[in-house]
Amino acid sequence: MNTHNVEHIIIGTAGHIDHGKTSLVKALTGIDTDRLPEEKQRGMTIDLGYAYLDLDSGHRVSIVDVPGHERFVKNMLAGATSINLVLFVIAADDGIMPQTIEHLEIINLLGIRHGLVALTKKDLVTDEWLAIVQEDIKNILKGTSLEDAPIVPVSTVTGEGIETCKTIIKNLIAQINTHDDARVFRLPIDRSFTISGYGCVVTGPVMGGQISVEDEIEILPVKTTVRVRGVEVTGERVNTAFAGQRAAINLSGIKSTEIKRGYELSIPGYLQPTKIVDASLRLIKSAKKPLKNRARIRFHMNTSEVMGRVILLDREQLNPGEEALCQFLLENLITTEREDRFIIRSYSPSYTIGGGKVLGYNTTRLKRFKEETVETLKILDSGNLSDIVEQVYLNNVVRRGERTFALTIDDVSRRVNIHPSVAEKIIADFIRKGVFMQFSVEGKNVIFHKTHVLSMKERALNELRKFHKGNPLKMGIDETHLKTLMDKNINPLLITAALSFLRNEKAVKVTDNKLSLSNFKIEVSTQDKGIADKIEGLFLKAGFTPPSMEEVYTNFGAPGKAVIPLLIEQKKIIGVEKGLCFHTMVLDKLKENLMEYIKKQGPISVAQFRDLTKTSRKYAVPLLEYFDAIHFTKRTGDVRILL
Ligand SMILES: Nc1nc2c(ncn2[C@@H]2O[C@H](COP(=O)(O)OP(=O)(O)OP(=O)(O)O)[C@@H](O)[C@H]2O)c(=O)[nH]1
Ligand SMILES: [Mg+2]
Repeated sequence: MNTHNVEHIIIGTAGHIDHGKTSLVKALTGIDTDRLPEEKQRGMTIDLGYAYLDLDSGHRVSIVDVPGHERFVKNMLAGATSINLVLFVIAADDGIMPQTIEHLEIINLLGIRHGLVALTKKDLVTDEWLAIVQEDIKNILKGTSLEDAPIVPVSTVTGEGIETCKTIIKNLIAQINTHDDARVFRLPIDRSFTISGYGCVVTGPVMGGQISVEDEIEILPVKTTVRVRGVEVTGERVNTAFAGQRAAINLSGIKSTEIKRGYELSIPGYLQPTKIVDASLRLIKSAKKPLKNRARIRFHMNTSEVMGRVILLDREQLNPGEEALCQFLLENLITTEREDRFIIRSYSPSYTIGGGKVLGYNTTRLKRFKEETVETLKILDSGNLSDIVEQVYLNNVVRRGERTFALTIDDVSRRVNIHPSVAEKIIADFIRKGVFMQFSVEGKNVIFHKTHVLSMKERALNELRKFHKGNPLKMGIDETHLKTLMDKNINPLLITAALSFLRNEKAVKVTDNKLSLSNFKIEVSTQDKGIADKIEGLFLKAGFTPPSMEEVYTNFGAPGKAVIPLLIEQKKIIGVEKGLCFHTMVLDKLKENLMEYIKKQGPISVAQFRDLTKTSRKYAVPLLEYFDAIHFTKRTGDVRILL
């Protein structure tokens, strides 16, 4: 049973080599985090170490101890990204050293705002010296995320300051709210090992959502689905681990050797591995030279490190202290979410040069120096969830491939990296405000941004006006035909939505499946009307032996040809088969006679029908087939019955 109330906080150390990070963690927790034989032998930390601190409030917090050696900054980074409270360690005797500065820059770039400076080895210096170092520290903290961090002189030898540290940690924790429900479960892996009797165990910080025993999860970027057999948080078995906790997860269906540091866990299908990352990047002030477009760099994100190149989107080079929008082209797959923090280091020799924030998932390379791209990325950079969701909808106009698509809540959740419930709420809000419009199309609930619906509506109205002008004697246009007249690259569901909006607005009407402007009327000239009447009379008189279309065309010429569709639309004549029409009244009368005949005499054969209508086979067969087609009669063997 979990007897502790586990905080959703991860504490991490930082600071120059040998300044007393591991000793401080031990003094606070009683746990020695240097677990590797090589670490014991060399008296230094090489890789991440793990401990937990029990506070007198009854809360238990995870601690990650990082190495200070400049060669292991890479390992330090694997731990640092998940930290929300830092113990920044500076030895009073040594004062500020190179990795003091580098680690501080990393903390600042990662945006870690909560922390304290532990001024260690107080026992080795005089009070005057201590005061001088304290001044130095205040100076380097200025303008960084740790500007207001308290500085606590401590000694792990005498124990001085250790209790003060604990009290400050407790107070800081009270100010932090890390329980991030807005995100889906995700855990970057920092260790993978085997425990006999259990099998594969991985550890790492839960970055969002929660994970429970029996959950199905996916390992990325390899995309293997596995099941959670057990969960531990700070050394105790639990059923669920939450965002902001470090967890050990026992996985079934995979060997620990198949998993590396840098892999991640998430719910199946949520994260897509990518080699392209859109980001905002800041070069640190102390960077030795500007960063050029296409420079090769080391990209550190969560627990992974990959090589890649930086593409600066709006400039040729980034100067120290400046910030810009960029795209990273990486050499290996990584998994990212919007708002992920990253650090970049120079390729060789490697030192920290900058860092920033992931702006979103993308699989395509962006064109440089394009205002539109920069504007979109700026919205993503703002971090305003509503604006970002709106952006997703604004981009949802173009047809992708041949598939008709509608944005689902899950799509939005994946693109914006927010929990589906959060996406749903934001979308509902936009619908309520009338910014998004909701339609039911082909049984699907589809939502579009109002600006798109309105502009599509204008385009449809234009096409309809054009159509009426070119076809004054036609009642309207087929919806599918209209769609092909509009832009082929437009999402067809959007056009359907715009048309249904027009129908609701009563700006268009549908008559016999033909769409027309609601104020459109067929206007026939007296001359055309005269011809139409004549032709109609001809069909009425001809009865069951009507003239063929060719005959009509030869007798009446082009005006005759023009009024035939009008007669058909007005239902004066009906097309029975291609080129063969009958007058509607003739057909109606025939239907009556046929009904009476079958009722009295039973099923009717073609020969009997021919006699009934006193016509030839040439007309009798198409007529019978027409009656079958309109489900008036039905053929059984050689005869027809009523349906
Ligand atoms: N006198 C004195 N010695 C200390 C104090 N804290 C640490 N030390 C000593 O300083 C040395 C380095 O301490 P560590 O805790 O291993 O330093 P670290 O920062 O973890 O070093 P890396 O992990 O390698 O970066 C050890 O020999 C400690 O005993 C202190 O407060 N006073
Ligand atoms: Mg150490």
